[in-house]
Amino acid sequence: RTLLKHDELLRQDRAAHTSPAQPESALPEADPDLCCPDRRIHDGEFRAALPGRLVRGEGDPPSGIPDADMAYDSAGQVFSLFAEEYGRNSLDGRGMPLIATVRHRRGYNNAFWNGDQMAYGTGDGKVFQTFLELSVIGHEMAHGVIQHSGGLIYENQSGALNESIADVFGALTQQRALGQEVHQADWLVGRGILGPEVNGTALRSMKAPGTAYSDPLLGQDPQPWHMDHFVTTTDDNGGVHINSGIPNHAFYLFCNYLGGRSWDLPGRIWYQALQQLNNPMATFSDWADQTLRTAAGLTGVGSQQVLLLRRAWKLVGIAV
Ligand code: ASN
Ligand code: ZN
Repeated sequence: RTLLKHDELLRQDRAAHTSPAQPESALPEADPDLCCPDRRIHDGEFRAALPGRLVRGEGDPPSGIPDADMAYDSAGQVFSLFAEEYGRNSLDGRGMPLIATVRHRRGYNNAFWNGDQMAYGTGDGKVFQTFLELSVIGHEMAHGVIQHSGGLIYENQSGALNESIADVFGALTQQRALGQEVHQADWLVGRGILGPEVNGTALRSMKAPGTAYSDPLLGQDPQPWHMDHFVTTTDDNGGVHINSGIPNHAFYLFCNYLGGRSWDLPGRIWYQALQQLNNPMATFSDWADQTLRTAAGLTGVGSQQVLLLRRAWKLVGIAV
């Protein structure tokens, strides 16, 4: 039983991920205007309307609304990751404003990218206590980057890749902001966001998929880390938040083999592979191939790094 079975969440989910993809197969040229984020944080005032009331624009002093100020600071961290590490100007590569709404609806147990902006519930205080957490914010904003990088259709394997790549950039955002090398990082997505009535530490674990929570209400974290345990289901758009555990773990293993900083070579490979993929219906195996091609382009065919990446994909059951 996952939280995402709820009809409303699935509806939100479809709305969030079906906006038309804008192909962008070639690497975008370095944007001479690449400079600074244009953040626009709104208060949803616990209502459903988006975007709500603007409470903090770019350069404004803190709003005094903790969720809004967290969304503002975190959006800055995400912008900085893509800009400074990968040369990307905002989510669309063309400097689009970073629009977010906090306090979306009352007791709302989710966060999402709706194709144009981020929205964050407060949680109901029981199952979830917040969604303003850096890896979650990085995840939601990465959905915007994926959408503007050719897209990955949000069902079955391509959907699980969409989810996984969002988790990867969420983790990179957090590790970079904390200055953590791969062996210091917890590799959790959404640590601390679960509420007091749930037994768990996070929403997902990239290091140990399937172990983030174990709870009567939420059930056991359903994520596999190996293709032998790939879940075939029609729930959750074909298990997009479940099977993402497999490519998540491959990324983790690769980083773990390399050591150092995840946002350096591993992040650069994942980012460039996403730009070069040009296949919104990609399977896990297509994606693994693309990451290897990109890695070979960056480090040389037959490099130690390519060897370790191939080993990581093999370990999760994807033959490459
Ligand atoms: N938080 C979820 C996500 O970004 C939203 C959803 O699935 N409705 O994947
Ligand atoms: Zn997502």
